[in-house]
Amino acid sequence: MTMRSEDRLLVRALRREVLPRPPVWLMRQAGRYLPEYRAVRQKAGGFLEMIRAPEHAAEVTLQPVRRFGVDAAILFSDILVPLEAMGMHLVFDEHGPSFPEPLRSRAAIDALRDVDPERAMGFVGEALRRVRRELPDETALVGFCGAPFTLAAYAIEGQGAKSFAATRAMLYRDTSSFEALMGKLATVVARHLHYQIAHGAEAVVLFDTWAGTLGRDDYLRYAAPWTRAVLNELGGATPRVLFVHGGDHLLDDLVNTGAEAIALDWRTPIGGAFERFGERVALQGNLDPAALLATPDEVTRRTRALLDEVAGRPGHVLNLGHGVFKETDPECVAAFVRCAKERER
Ligand code: 1CP
Repeated sequence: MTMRSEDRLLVRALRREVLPRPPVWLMRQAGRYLPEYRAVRQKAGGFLEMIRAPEHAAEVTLQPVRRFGVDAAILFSDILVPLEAMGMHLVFDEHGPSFPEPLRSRAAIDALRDVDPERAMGFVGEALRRVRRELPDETALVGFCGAPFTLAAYAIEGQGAKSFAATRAMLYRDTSSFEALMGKLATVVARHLHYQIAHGAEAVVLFDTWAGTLGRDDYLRYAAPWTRAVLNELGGATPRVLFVHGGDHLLDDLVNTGAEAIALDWRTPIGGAFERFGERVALQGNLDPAALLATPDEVTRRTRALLDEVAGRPGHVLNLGHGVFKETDPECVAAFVRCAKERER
């Protein structure tokens, strides 16, 4: 008997059902801290090569499920892949991902292609299909995409940045070009998420990593409308999770977007967030990923304290407040996962 999607622990937690224990998974759970990941990366020849080959993408997606028994697998890909499909040249080297020719003109924005996910990113659908086939019945499959603002920021800067000066200059001084870009991105993002849902994603995460660099007024003016457009376009049939790095000052606005769940950055006190928003949304998080650099005993102590703070309220998904560091000892991830599982007794 195959379990129905809505019976899997993660999906139930995102629906805020009362559960025997919280589900647990980790952002960037497939990655360089795992020796088996490094082996596949070497065999594939690189990071982008791994993403584009469904057998490799599926394999590294499954690795943390096998090793730790996490309750969800998140597709191994990257938020920058759809920008490449729209026509931007993406490179990945020892400094990480970048676009050597960032978007700086209206002409470049107008030249971005509309994307048919099946034709331009068919490897994503194929990888999802393979993962679902191999996944334990009780494990949920999670899809994701970058939110329009974060994708726009990467496209305009060409890489991750601190001040996002080029992005800020465009949104203030050439607002109509910025809005044209955001409109195109919102269409592609919604389509890409629909495509992942059609291929087995049972929950989706919208990563708006860089929106936390905006103050509230700018967030509401320059980012939230397109996030809301994407979420509306998806409807609530598949639970939608929204993550913003450094988004504590935006929490009310994030809850108001209509997402089923908010993934909290590690700096937000989770007990207080449950007090304020626990009746409206599920909350994911939010151990500091740096805490996994401590000993397994210390990880256990901190994770138990976090779970005590949440006090078994419905709607909690145990996770980190950002991605796993590559320096992390897998034993510390194992200790983290065990803390969720030991609550069932
Ligand atoms: O082998 C390597 O060196 C690759 C490191 C790596 C990995 C494992 C990158 C490069 N991307 C990923 C996978 C990834 N990225 C996933 C897969 C699923 C998972 O296990 O969680 C996801 C969901 C992402 C999403 C992503 N990529 C975000 C949003 C979430 C976040 O962490 O804030 C962002 C901002 C990126 C861009 C990116 N990709 C990779 C790096 C090093 C970066 C950050 C670059 C920068 O900010 O300059």
